[in-house]
Amino acid sequence: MKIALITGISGMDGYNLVSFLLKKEYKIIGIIRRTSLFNLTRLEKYREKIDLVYGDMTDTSSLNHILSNIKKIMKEDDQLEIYHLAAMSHVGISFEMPEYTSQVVAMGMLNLLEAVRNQNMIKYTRIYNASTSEMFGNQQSPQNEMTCFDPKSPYAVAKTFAHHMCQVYRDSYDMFICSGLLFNHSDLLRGENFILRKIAMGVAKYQKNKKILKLGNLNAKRDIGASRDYIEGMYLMLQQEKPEDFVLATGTQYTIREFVEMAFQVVNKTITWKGTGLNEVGYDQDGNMLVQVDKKYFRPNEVNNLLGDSTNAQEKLGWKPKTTTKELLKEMVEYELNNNHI
Ligand code: NAP
Ligand code: F7E
Repeated sequence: MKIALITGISGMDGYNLVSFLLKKEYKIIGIIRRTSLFNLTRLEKYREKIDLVYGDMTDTSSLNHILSNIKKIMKEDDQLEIYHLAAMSHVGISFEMPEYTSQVVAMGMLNLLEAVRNQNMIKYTRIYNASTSEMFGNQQSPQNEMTCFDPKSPYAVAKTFAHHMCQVYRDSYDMFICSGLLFNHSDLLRGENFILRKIAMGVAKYQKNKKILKLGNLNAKRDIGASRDYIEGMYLMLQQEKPEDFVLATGTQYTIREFVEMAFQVVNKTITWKGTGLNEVGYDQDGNMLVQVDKKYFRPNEVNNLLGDSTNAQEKLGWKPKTTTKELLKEMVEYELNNNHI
């Protein structure tokens, strides 16, 4: 039996991973946090097919307890794959909550590694660590596995700590750990305060209520793929003979301004930009104002230019993104237009 333990199961990638691993007949156990209201909107569809246990990355006792319970149900040839996705994953918010972000992201990874060691589960356990392109900061593009790290936010610093700690545990204790250096990815159920979802919802809000979309830095360039494609890459990393770290990316990039243009194109609106900096405004072909810049969405420090080179993953894992950024964004905009939640 293959067992998957997923931290961050209630998040965007967690949901897509559940969908993927159920088709492969994994027994799935997911860690959720105690919240005053159940926070399982994404997982509703799969609720009866998975086991959920309470825990928190900052609470080592819960991690030890969960692993020790898993150990009890495992038979001799069973394999455990841990997909560690839990994080305070918003870069902007990490500037407002640097300590908490570090506790969850940096120490959380270490807590998990230590729990696997303490429970003597190393031999039959494989771990996926969710590293990120944010760790590359403003290094020259395209970025690949050889690119140096240059973290620019508390989130990126914490992820860099976790990444290095995984390498240390892999080398020191012969643990099977792969870190996926994943570039930005999104889907219909992306958190609403991440850029593509915010833009997709912005188009629908304008169409339905004439609400103007307010954004921060329009000049940043991002390489954004579909979550479902990147999930497959995570799985493939853990099926390799030897553990290794891989970049997953589309190899295409757009500015935030271009994402906005692409998204409004889905409803046949062509944007023209006027003004600069905080005064830049986007108008449609009829002169209606659709987009404004708001300084509250700027970050104290920015990563300007992310573009990934996933050649290594393509050659060794046979992984390739199946969805282009344009296709993804069109799907996202159409979803928002056809749903009644706006
Ligand atoms: P997400 O939607 O923000 O989900 C984060 C998950 O982590 C949620 O299930 C959240 O639970 C859980 N979590 C947060 N703090 C926790 C804690 N203290 N203990 C236990 N669980 C906790 O993130 P995502 O987009 O799916 O990303 C998955 C992982 O990949 C993250 O580690 C992220 O940093 C990394 N990553 C993401 C991208 C991307 O573009 N999406 C790219 C590179 C790397 P609640 O639902 O209770 O909040
Ligand atoms: O911002 C700019 C913003 O918050 C993208 C996370 O999943 O990917 C994600 O991090 C860009 C930035 O994602 C707004 O300044 C402009 O340049 O969607 P985002 P992110 O920071 O790239 C990496 C790989 C991760 O690991 C993270 O977990 O868009 N931007 N205006 C804006 N961003 C937001 N959120 N909101 C705005 O209004």
